[in-house]
Amino acid sequence: MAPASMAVRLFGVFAALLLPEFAFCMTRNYTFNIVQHNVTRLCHTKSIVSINGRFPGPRIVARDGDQLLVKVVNHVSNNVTIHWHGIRQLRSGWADGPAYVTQCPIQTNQTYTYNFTIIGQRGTLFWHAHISWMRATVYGPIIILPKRNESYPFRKPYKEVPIIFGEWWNVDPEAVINQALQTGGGPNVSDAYTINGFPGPLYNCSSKDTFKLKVKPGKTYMLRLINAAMNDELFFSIANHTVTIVEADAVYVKPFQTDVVMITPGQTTNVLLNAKPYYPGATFLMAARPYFTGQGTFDNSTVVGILEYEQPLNHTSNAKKMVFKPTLPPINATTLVANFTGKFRSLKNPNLTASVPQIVDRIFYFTTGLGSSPCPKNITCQGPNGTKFAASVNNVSFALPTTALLQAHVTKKSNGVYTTDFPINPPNPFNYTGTPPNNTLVSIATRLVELPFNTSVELVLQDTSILGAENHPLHLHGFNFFVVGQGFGNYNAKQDRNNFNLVDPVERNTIGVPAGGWVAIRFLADNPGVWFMHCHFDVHTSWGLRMAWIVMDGPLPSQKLPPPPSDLPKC
Ligand SMILES: *[C@@H]1O[C@H](CO)[C@@H](O)[C@H](O)[C@H]1NC(C)=O
Ligand SMILES: *[C@@H]1O[C@H](CO)[C@@H](O)[C@H](O)[C@H]1NC(C)=O
Ligand SMILES: *[C@@H]1O[C@H](CO)[C@@H](O)[C@H](O)[C@H]1NC(C)=O
Ligand SMILES: *[C@@H]1O[C@H](CO)[C@@H](O)[C@H](O)[C@H]1NC(C)=O
Ligand SMILES: *[C@@H]1O[C@H](CO)[C@@H](O)[C@H](O)[C@H]1NC(C)=O
Ligand SMILES: *[C@@H]1O[C@H](CO)[C@@H](O)[C@H](O)[C@H]1NC(C)=O
Ligand SMILES: *[C@@H]1O[C@H](CO)[C@@H](O)[C@H](O)[C@H]1NC(C)=O
Ligand SMILES: *[C@@H]1O[C@H](CO)[C@@H](O)[C@H](O)[C@H]1NC(C)=O
Ligand SMILES: *[C@@H]1O[C@H](CO)[C@@H](O)[C@H](O)[C@H]1NC(C)=O
Ligand SMILES: *[C@@H]1O[C@H](CO)[C@@H](O)[C@H](O)[C@H]1NC(C)=O
Ligand SMILES: *[C@@H]1O[C@H](CO)[C@@H](O)[C@H](O)[C@H]1NC(C)=O
Ligand SMILES: *[C@@H]1O[C@H](CO)[C@@H](O)[C@H](O)[C@H]1NC(C)=O
Ligand SMILES: [Cu+2]
Repeated sequence: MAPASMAVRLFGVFAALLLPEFAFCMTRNYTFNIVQHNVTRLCHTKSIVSINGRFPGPRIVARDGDQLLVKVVNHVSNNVTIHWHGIRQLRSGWADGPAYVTQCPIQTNQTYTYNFTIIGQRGTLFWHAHISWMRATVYGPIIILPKRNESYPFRKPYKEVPIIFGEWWNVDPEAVINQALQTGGGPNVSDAYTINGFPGPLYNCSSKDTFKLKVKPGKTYMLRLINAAMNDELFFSIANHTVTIVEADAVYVKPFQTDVVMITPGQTTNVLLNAKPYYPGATFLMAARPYFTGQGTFDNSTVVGILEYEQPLNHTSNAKKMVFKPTLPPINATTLVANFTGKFRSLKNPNLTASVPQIVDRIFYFTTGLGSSPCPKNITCQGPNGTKFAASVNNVSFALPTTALLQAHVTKKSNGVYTTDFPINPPNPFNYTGTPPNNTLVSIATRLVELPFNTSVELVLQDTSILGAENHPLHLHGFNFFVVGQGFGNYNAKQDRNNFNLVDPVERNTIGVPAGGWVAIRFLADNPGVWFMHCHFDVHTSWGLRMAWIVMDGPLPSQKLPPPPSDLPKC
């Protein structure tokens, strides 16, 4: 009796001590209650839609290999969906989240449990609402730690700190986009940028709402940067500090140092910050403001946070107070941005990274940019020359259906919902980066590309100068892609393909199409489902700069999308 019970007890002790250390997969349950919540910023109190009454929303923390079950309960009058931005969703496309693409919205009083497993990813991502402009207030970090038996390919930082950039409107963001879509004009720009929800001292009435990071001299911190802003790419810098970039979009990169980070909406970047020796009296500011080259108006303000050193015990505090400010590049520093973007290279580690397709099955060339659509007869439109603003991919301004594309696809009821004739090349070639054509009208349709399972894809995204050359952050759901080339002017396949980097291209889920230029990406279509691809400026997405890929099931059971979960919302 005794030895047996001893064994059981010992086993119990061992299980308690060792299981958390060596268990590879666990299920992590979260509940997201979508509720109204009052927030005061810039002297305006506003009832925002939030998760669990928190702004920014709660952190999801998991390890590579974990399963997540996030039960989302909608207590507000808006329709909502949640997207797990950058999570590959291998064979779990039902949990991806974009409204009317993979699911119908979660309506008032409805519940949906997102069920997915993190496979082969570690780093920083984020979650956000994926319907209309709800993500302006509904967003938060996803922190994916390596598996228990794996370490970082750099020295373990002393602490890890999410830094999430956002964009704040004093009014309801839904009213802003609804009005813009009705009049055809540009939406009102935001009133502030935020760091972890705080605008900082450069705005009216907000110096008490300043993010402060307190560090210990000599320690290394990992900042998990996330750009959750709605419509603006941001430059970020910390006075007197150089950071080392180690990861982008939850993939390790070859480390490099920089004084300034440019991060587009939809991108995430981990950087190491080495705290200096203590310098009496010094406070260092961190700041972010936009990179912008377009013709429209934009929020030209600056968010500031504070980096403060803990004073060592043996120091007395009579030093003169000094505040150091970072220098940010000019608003339109396109050359600097190209230089910075080109420095990202994948860290070669066969255990952690997929490899870039060396040969491709299908080649696509897509223009991305603005355009216009006709004004309805009964209103006066405020877009270009009395039309409505529009945006397109290969001149198709993508119309969302009133049912979800993924359901239509798996139930084979595409008729009247979508067609699979998305143009593989620009329908009317012109000098994309030169003088725009006279006719800039887009066509409005729900056209998709269908790909057999495991198709190897090359896609060149070309900016156009219609209504202003602009850097568009294109985001692909369901995949990481490899960035094999970029350049200015019009893409020239004959010359440019020879210069593709097929050795160590960076792997990510969001890439800026350079203003007045192009970027080439490759990915393997190994994930069955319907996958949205769109500009991560919400204003451009709303105008139609979006499309979707259908990836068919493969022949093996492990290559098929499982049937829909029973609680999947209906339209
Ligand atoms: C997580 O949720 C699942 C499904 O609702 C349930 O079976 C499981 O017991 C929960 N796990 C924990 C740790 O709460
Ligand atoms: C939010 O503020 C309004 C008044 O500004 C108040 O009527 C309402 O009860 C508040 N809501 C919550 C959830 O605190
Ligand atoms: C949601 O539930 C509340 C409380 O049960 C109820 O008062 C309300 O009418 C419901 N709303 C909708 C749209 O179903
Ligand atoms: C989550 O999805 C997996 C894979 O499809 C399935 O086996 C499992 O039963 C699901 N779990 C829940 C709680 O829905
Ligand atoms: C910060 O940088 C400024 C300008 O380069 C320099 O003058 C100053 O000495 C630096 N201060 C500290 C504390 O590093
Ligand atoms: C943006 O604001 C800065 C001042 O902070 C000003 O110098 C600059 O001219 C502005 N740029 C544009 C394009 O409005
Ligand atoms: C304070 O202590 C640290 C470590 O204990 C030491 O390196 C430093 O020189 C001391 N500074 C002063 C001003 O005594
Ligand atoms: C950036 O803007 C400045 C001032 O508006 C202008 O003089 C300069 O030519 C612009 N640079 C580029 C690269 O467009
Ligand atoms: C990129 O920037 C580095 C310094 O940060 C500079 O040495 C290099 O010449 C730049 N390259 C280009 C192409 O501008
Ligand atoms: C890859 O994983 C294997 C087995 O876990 C290990 O022995 C090897 O060192 C790893 N390689 C790298 C480059 O991390
Ligand atoms: C314009 O006409 C459309 C239908 O043709 C209608 O839905 C819309 O409400 C009208 N708008 C105004 C402002 O009258
Ligand atoms: C919510 O979504 C349903 C299903 O698509 C739709 O019928 C309804 O009009 C939407 N409600 C609102 C307030 O947008
Ligand atoms: Cu765009």
